[in-house]
Order: sequence, then structure tokens, then C-alpha cells
Amino acid sequence: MYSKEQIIANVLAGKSNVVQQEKGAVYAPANIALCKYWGKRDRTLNLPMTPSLSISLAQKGSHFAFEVLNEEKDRVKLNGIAIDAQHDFYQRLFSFINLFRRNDEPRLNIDITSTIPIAAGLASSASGFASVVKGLNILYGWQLSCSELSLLARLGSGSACRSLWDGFVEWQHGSRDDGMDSLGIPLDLVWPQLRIGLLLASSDKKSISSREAMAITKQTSPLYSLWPEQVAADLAMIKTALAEKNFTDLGEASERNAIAMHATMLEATPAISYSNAKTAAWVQQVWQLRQDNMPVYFTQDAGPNLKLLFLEDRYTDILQLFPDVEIIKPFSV
Ligand code: 2P0
Repeated sequence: MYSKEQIIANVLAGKSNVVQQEKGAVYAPANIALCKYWGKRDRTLNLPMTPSLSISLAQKGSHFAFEVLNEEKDRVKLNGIAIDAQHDFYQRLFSFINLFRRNDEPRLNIDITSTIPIAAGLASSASGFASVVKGLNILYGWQLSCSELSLLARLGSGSACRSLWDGFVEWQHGSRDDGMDSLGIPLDLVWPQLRIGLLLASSDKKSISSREAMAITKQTSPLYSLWPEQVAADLAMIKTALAEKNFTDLGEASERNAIAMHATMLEATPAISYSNAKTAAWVQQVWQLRQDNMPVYFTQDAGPNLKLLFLEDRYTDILQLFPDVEIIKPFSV
């Protein structure tokens, strides 16, 4: 078993943590997994049981601005509002940042703005931690590659290791105990016609964190032993579908993977369900639309929101059918 500090020392390999730039601003996109990460082989280092594959959400993500402060305490603004040291977000942020600072120095003024609802199952921790490591890279002048930053981001939140790139990213789960082979790898392909529709069922904080939910699922769900096989099959189909631009196969495999993840957690003790009445109604609507020959699929993460997958030629139909949908063009930037 390795500690986070040991892994950080490995990745930074002698680089200093002396401030090089007093001020900076970075951005990292959120990502949505088409093939999900659900379950860890190491909870300290966020090493997953299986690989996963995501699409980054272009302009939906986290802006992170920092400035070195000549004061006694850090200051944090989240979406424009100052938060104090008792706030969950503040504590999670600084327990991560303090892995890199010497004696809590330098004090920082941090402004983090998320263009997606925090903790609504829209992967805001992914873009958040990816943006933090990009910010630290500037603060300390490390000049790390995206792959090295991916290793660091994973220590904050597993899915963050996929948010260092735009487009499709595979998180190779790796086999090493130190996790040095567990990082994001961008896929060298684009699909400009692909669209993601965000359907927000609730922006409330989730009832159970994905961290806790995946641990309970792994420990208690009798279906969990089937999950690695499911991922292997779905991931292979998704990668082939992406290479061939086969939207039907992409949609089928992504939707099936999400359903399998949720079915696996429903079988846990206690049962875990992230869906609400809106989620269930949208799922039925998507299935009905497919029966009527409309190529639209869904995926769902650790929250009640649904993400639609469709191609640009259905843009108008989707807007009409789901008036509140927010449509993302993953390849617009
Ligand atoms: C994913 N999720 O692949 C899956 C699908 C949610 C459902 O990664 O404990 O916040 O910080 O490693 O990354 C959410 O879990 O969990 C997630 P930690 P994380 O996107």
C-alpha cells in the first residue's frame, strides 16, 4: 500500500514546491463516462477495478483562478460566493492542495467557478480536481505533461484523471500497486456530429457520494463480480463504434453499461438508487423514441440527471421533445 504523498513524490521527482508564479487561471472540462468507473482496487490512490472511457464536455467544466496571499488564511470563492473552512468543498479542496504545500504555505486566494451544477452527478469533482492540478502546475512551475497531471488529478478524484483532455479519453486501470500506470489516455479521434443533451432532474447534493456508493456496491452487490466482464465487453464495443463512427453501437453499448452499473448498485445492501421520477420518465421516453426509430440513447451517472447521446441531425427534434435540455457540442472547441 502506498500513500498519496509517496506517489506525489514519484510524479514530481525532485521538482520544487517553491512558488514560481503568483497568479494564474486555468480551465478543465467535465467529462461523462460512456463506459463507467464503478469500484476501486485501492481507495487511497483511487485505483479502479476496471478501465473506463469518457467524453469531455468542452465548455462545461471548472475555471480555477489563484493568487498568492500575504495573509494568515486561505480564501476561497465557489461560484462567486466566499466559503469558510467548515464547508465540505473547502475541506476536500485543501486536504488535496495541502498534499503539495509545505506547512500550508503559500496561502492562496482561490476562485473556482463551475459551469455545471456541483454534486449533481455531473462530474464536477472531475473538472474541479483536474483544474486544481493544472493550477498547481503553474503556481509551482512544474511544467508537467497532461499524463503526469492525470496521475495527480486521480489522487483527488478518480474520474478527474480523464479531465485533462478534450474529446474521448480512456482511463487505463493499470495493474501496478503504485498506480503509475493508471491514468487517462486521449483517443486520437474526433466525432464533430456527436451531441450530449443534459437533462437536469435535480441540482441538489446527492444523497450518497459516489465514493461511498461504489464501496458499498463492491462489498455487497452479488452482481459486482460480473462488472469487470461487462466493462470489458462494453468498452470493446464502444472503442470499435468510435473508430467506425457507428452511432447505434456506441449508443447501445453506452446505455447498456449505464444500466448495468445502476442495476449492480440496486442489488447492493442497502440498495442504492440515484434515479427519481423525472429520471424514470425520461428513460421511458428515450426507449419509446427508439421504438419510433429516433436514434437517441441515454447514460446516467451517480445522480438523477440523464445525459442524452444523439447526432447533430436530431438537434431540432431533441429540443422539441425535451424543451429543458442543454445541448453540448463536445468538439466545438
Ligand atoms: C464515472 N462516476 O466513470 C463514474 C460513473 C460516477 C458514475 O467517476 O471516489 O467522483 O473521487 O474516485 O470520480 C464518480 O466518482 O469518485 C464517477 P472518487 P468519482 O464517471
